Amino acid sequence: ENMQRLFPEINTSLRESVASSSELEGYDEEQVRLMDEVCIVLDEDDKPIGSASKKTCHLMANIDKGLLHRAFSVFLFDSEGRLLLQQRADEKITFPGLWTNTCCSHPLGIPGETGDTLEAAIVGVRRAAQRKLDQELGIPAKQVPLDDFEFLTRIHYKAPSNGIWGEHEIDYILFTQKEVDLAPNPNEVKDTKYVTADELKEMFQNPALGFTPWFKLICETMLFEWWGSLKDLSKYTNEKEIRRM
Ligand code: DMA
Ligand code: MN
Repeated sequence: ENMQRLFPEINTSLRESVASSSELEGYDEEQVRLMDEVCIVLDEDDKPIGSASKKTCHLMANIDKGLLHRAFSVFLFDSEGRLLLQQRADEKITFPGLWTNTCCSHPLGIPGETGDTLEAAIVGVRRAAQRKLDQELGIPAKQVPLDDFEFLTRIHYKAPSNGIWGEHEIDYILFTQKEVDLAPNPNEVKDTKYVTADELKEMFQNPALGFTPWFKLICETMLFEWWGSLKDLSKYTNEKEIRRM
């Protein structure tokens, strides 16, 4: 009831709030349309407590009142162990033009992508990951089977973007190692690049390049250790604890 009072948009018809919103004026039409997607609203323990539009979930005014949603971050490695990075399109409303991990987005508030238990939630984010790898990078679903996404852990973080927008998520970290075909969607992705760990560290030294806050957080904590264990991730997978960052 508290959530309903703080966020009256939750679980109500969202169409009107997005279509008529002045916050979205001047942005790319397709990215504005995607702000109508329904995200899963969470309590601090990652229990789904409702749903709200992507727009509602990413307004800093709501985040500052505690609104939290579910997300995933895919790290895709090629057979040589290089990580696929993407540079976000300038059309993106949050974090445009920044370099980041292979693919990030949100499982939707629909039966196949939501989940109350950790096990069900992992199935949901794997489906969402497969869906968005196709939509953002043109990777055919059959090249990234659901069972080949290894779930490592969840990170809970908050980060402002530009102006009124930001992120506040419990982010499921998924690894997969595959040779894939790429056909990036220019509305989502400006550039892609496979890098070794050393090449990524070199990119961080280049002041002309910007990186997303969640990618930086993961790089500063666990990424290089996980990356070094790509051949056998078993001691890092299926962590139950949520890492608060
Ligand atoms: C949101 O990513 C998810 C994380 C982990 C930040 P995004 O902004 O790329 O989402 P979408 O591609 O759905 O716009
Ligand atoms: Mn988000």
